[in-house]
Amino acid sequence: MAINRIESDCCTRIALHETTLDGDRVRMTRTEALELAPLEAAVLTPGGAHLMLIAPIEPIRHGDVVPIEFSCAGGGTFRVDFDVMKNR
Ligand SMILES: [Cu+2]
Repeated sequence: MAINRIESDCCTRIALHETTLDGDRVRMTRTEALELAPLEAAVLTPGGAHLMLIAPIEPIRHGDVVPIEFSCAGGGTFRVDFDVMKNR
C-alpha cells in the first residue's frame, strides 16, 4: 500500500520527509509516498520519517488535536487525529 496524499485543514500543505545524515549534516528529503506492507505500521518520529506541516492556517499549539487525512494510491482514505506534544 502506498500513501501518496496527506492533507489537513490545519495547514496549506503537508510533505512527507525522511531525515538522513550526510557526514555531520542532517538533511530532510521529501518522499513521494509512504510504502507499507499489509498490516505494517508506519513510525513517524522527529529525526526519522516525519510529516512537515507547511504554512499552518492558525498557530498549532501544545494540547491541540490536528486531524490529518491520508489517501492511498489504490483508493481509500483514513484520518488520524494527532495530539500536539511539547518538544522533547
Ligand atoms: Cu521535514
